[in-house]
Amino acid sequence: MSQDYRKMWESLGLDLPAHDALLEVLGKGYKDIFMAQENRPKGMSYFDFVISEVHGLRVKELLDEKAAGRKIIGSFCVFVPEEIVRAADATLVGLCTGADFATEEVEKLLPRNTCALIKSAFGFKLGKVCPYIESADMIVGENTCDGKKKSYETLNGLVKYLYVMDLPQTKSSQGRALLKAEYIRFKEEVEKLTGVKIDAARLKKGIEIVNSKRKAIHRLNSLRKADPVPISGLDALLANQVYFYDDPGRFTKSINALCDELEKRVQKGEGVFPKGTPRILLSGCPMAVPNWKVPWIIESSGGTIVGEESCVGERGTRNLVDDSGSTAEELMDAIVDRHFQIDCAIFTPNPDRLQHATEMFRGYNANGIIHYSLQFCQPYLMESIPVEKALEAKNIPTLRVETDYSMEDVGQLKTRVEAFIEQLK
Ligand code: BJ8
Repeated sequence: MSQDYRKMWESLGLDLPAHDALLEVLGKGYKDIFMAQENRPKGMSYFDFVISEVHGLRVKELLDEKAAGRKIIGSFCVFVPEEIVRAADATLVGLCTGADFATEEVEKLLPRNTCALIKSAFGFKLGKVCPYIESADMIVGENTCDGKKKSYETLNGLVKYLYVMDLPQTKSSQGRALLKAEYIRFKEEVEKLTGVKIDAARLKKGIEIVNSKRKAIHRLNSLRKADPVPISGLDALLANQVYFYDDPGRFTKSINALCDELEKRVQKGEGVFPKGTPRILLSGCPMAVPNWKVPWIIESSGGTIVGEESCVGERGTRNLVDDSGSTAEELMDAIVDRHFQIDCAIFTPNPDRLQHATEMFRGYNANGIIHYSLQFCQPYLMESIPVEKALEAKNIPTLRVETDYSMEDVGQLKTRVEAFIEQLK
């Protein structure tokens, strides 16, 4: 870390010894997993820097923004529309949900059989180790799966300002109407929080910022179609994770610079793994920082990940918002239309997701799909069985894994993944 941020963390009420311990584990995991990779693109040094400063410089920037009168909004889901937040000159950050922390404390408030992602959000709050949740002026929860929905009732008592957004469960006209009503209500809440009236010009600006970020990621994704692949799945996942934290303008520039380098690699036929390495599409639950276990297992077992059908991946970033509208209402409609296409497993039925996974499998020239669910995640676990059957009926080799954030099952998972990759060869 470039500076001593202890005073800043103290002012946010963090538990410094616990936070030191977290940073030490994170730093070691990063070194062992990311820095040990060979032939990484030079452009990844920016992302290494971001991660090394994820609780330092980035938090300081957010606090500087707050001092200048801007608001910080924290979120747990890609349904929270960043365009609206940006339109009010506020900043949206993804909240930490990718590691176990303070599990004993968490299990005093939540059932043990709650998914690791929800427990992690609580663990970071209860353990006082997340500078983002402590910096946020408002935290947005969303009524998606039952676990999140019910846990927000408890989270409400732990944070200053929790705003809960209702979400549809069906892709029907009533579902769209609900999403639209909820986005309008959210816009009004953001206006109240920031004191900014969001008009068409502001919405256009918000849309432009977020679309640019998405376009840069689309460019990165299209380069991953090459064989040999110019960037590892781990590094591409990292870029998708940083998407939720970084300053959007700087992020877009850094991804585009990385893509310039990757384009040259593709032209020269250079890659991070030899040509012909089995190509895996990951599909399932989102992988928040620092949840790198399954990708690390895959890429240290003779395979490479070429795409993520995930909210930290293409489910979260595909489709742009149409910015051609000229009134606030038209632009709000465009924001609703774009987000209504997100094929999260909380929707029933949810055929679009299977369709998207199949398209991605073909588009990224993948050889197999690994379906990843967190233990106790009912939506993705329930969906994983029909999805696996349907993919196999299309002759797409599929491996279904169910895991959590602990390292206890690494050996067993590695054996299964190695056998799957061997079969793909
Ligand atoms: S749009 S995937 S980010 S809800 S893993 S908490 S589903 S029990 S994260 Fe998600 Fe929004 Fe959907 Fe995407 Fe529940 Fe499952 Fe836990 Fe999950």
